[in-house]
Amino acid sequence: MYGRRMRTRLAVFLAGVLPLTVVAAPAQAAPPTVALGSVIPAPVDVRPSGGGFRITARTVIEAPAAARGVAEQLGEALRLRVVGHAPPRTGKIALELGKVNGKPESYRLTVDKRGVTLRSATTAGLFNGVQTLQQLVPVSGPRTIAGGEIIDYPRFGYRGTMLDIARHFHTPGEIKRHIDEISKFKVNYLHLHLSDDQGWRIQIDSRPRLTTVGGAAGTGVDGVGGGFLTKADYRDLVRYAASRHVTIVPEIDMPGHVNAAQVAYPELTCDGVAPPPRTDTAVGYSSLCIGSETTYRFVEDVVRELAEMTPGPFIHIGGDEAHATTQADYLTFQKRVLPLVTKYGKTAYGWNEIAAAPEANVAVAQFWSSATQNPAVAAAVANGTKVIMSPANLAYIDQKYDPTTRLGLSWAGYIEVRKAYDWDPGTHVTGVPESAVLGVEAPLWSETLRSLDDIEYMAWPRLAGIAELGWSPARDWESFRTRLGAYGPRWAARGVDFYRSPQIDWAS
Ligand code: TNX
Repeated sequence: MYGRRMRTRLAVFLAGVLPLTVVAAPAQAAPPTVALGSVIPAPVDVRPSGGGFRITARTVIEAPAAARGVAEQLGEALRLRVVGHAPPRTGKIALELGKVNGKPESYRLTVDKRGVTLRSATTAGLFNGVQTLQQLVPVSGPRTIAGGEIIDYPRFGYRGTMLDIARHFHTPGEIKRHIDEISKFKVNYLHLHLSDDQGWRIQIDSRPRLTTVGGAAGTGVDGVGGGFLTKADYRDLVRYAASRHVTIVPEIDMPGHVNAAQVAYPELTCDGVAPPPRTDTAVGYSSLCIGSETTYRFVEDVVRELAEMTPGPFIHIGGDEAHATTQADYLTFQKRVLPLVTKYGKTAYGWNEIAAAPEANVAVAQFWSSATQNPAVAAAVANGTKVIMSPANLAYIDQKYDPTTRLGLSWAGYIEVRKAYDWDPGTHVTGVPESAVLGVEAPLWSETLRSLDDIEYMAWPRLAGIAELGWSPARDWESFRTRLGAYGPRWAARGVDFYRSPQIDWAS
């Protein structure tokens, strides 16, 4: 029916797209391998060829000293030894530091009968390649990796997710576990929503009551979300995240969403009277006192201390839903506060409302609106503002999957897996061209989420889809759907609670 050339092309094509393909079946059937192209997020360039590599107990990981950290992580995952130099003729997975194609975070993975070579100019690129490699090792059975080559690099530098630890506190242990999971999909930014009306979750030495009062037991939604990060906890999290090539972005939400701070420090209100603590989920009722210098001394202390403990480039200053602040006051506030972030050496980042401030030309706006037109954002972009795309109706992973979802909210609509996946961050908003988009972020608000299981159930599998939008050059629902179905057993094996969407044929 097909000529030989066509058959070969077809086989190569299928080997690239099918998750579990027996690549070439010689006399004794070769063990099933995971097709090179079945990785999430989809790699840029995949060239399958015959002759895979079988990992055995004798296989070693070879890595130069500078790549030891990432090599050790791979060694732990695959239960293999890491060495500086493998003896000749030893089957090995070699990690190399060296140029690939000059693109940031890129890597090249080559697999043949003799071994695996992973090359990148940076340890971040090697880390990315290691995530790919781990997905290519079959979940069970002989550990044979399909032969061929992958060259891969991201579409956007910022691939993020947000975790709200203000509405319910989540412990450092839970946050670390979540970092482990997000980094498997090459998500490289974790935005922590550290303060809100119901709680304040980060130690600030100059204002101790923020946490002794604002982070006490009884704070949080329904009064069951107490707790906070000490500076030592936070620094430890930053280090842990960095070892997984994840950068922490701290957020202090203001001038709204500040009730917990005002309970702790009543001078942050205009009348000096402490408001009652709040454990409900209403938004838009609190505001810092815009005309008071006390406000700016407070903001500067907080920004300075946050900047000191944050090696990453961004300080997120919130700015959303400031319904208790007049627009004139809002602009006055941003005019004072945006330059403060710059003063402490960081790039200001805020929810898309900050785009209305002319000073936002040096800032990053997080687009959370569900609309595809936003004149203020388009004007700011024309003026230099960069954008992270988090449209609520598509990327808010705190929204229910469908009306039966036990957790989550639904004010932005139901977001099934396909809906979260099938949109383009580079063309989604009028007047926000791809060149102005730094990347994507999937926010996870935690009004209804208490446990790590709750977090995982809402994040997975949607966050894998958003990660692909941030990484891969093109999207293809049918391909993603197939690869996702094949991924399910990996989450199950790690005990990750994920939503078994009826849109996906889950492998068991
Ligand atoms: C809106 S979206 C908020 C948050 C809520 C969230 C719940 C945004 C920038 N602010 O205060 O937690 O909805 O989905």
